[in-house]
Amino acid sequence: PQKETPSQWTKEQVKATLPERDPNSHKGSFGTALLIAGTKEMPGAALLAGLGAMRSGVGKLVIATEAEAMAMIVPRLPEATYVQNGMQRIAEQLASVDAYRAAAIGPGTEPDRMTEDALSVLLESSMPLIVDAGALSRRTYAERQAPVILTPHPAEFSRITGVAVDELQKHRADYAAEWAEKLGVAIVLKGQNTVTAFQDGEVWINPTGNSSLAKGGTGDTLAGIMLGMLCCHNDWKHAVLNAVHMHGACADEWTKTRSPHTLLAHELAELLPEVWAAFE
Ligand code: B4P
Ligand code: MG
Repeated sequence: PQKETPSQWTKEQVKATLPERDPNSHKGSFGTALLIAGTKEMPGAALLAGLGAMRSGVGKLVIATEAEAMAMIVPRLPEATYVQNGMQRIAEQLASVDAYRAAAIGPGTEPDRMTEDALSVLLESSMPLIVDAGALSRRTYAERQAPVILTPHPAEFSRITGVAVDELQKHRADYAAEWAEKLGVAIVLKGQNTVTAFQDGEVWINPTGNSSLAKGGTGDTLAGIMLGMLCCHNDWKHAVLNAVHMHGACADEWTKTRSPHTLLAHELAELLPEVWAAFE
């Protein structure tokens, strides 16, 4: 049966829930985020997510990626540190995942055995975890203390659920809510008016964003912004909702003066400082 249309997560709610940066804070106050992303064929995804995270309130960022990807990212993001061949090292439990405030896995990675093994290791930890792109497989999630946040686009959501994209798109909020409860995770179903469904039944619609986001790399940027937001918010739900809202608001800032055909994903991270300030 068709349910009620969920409410929008508005600009006023973002303003009321964004954290202030404590004058006494130091980088440790905001924690270290772990980003597992990128392969030598898809290094850009790790860079885009890394830029999103470091622009979004994090204290420190560690990027676990392949050696070849590191060489490309370092010149454009010297602020991060790295675990070389980190996905493999985490999958084989050779690199610890204990010291992080939050993690994201999947941008620019293959949906293969190594990704699945690394995800299993992360799920054993007690930190909030964003699961995107290559890490979005058809699987179940054991109960854990900290949240798991899946960020599929409709094609990925179809892969997870086995439901056809056309059908999912007709009842986006209903399917997101159903699967959030079924899997015991939060589901951020991307696309025009992104739906965020929490496992307790709470569902929100995002009012920002536009067709300039329909371009490769913008999802990677969102995963990074969300990772950073998880580190600086007290309430993880607010971090997820504010990340989606702010990412769309950057695209709306772009189209104030520029064609939606022309946005590059890394430019979202360049717009974010001014867009964020407008909410403060
Ligand atoms: P992938 O190759 O997996 O795409 P990706 O690497 O995940 O791209 P990226 O991370 O940059 O973007 P994402 O979508 O995550 O794509 C595989 C296949 O899936 C492709 O063939 C593609 O056509 C298909 N697919 C993707 N979206 C689909 C859809 N809606 N319906 C049917 N097939 C689809 O993140 C994109 C970001 O931009 C999100 O934040 C999203 O909300 C936003 N966005 C995109 N279009 C928007 C719009 N029109 N309005 C507002 N926001 C929009
Ligand atoms: Mg994506």
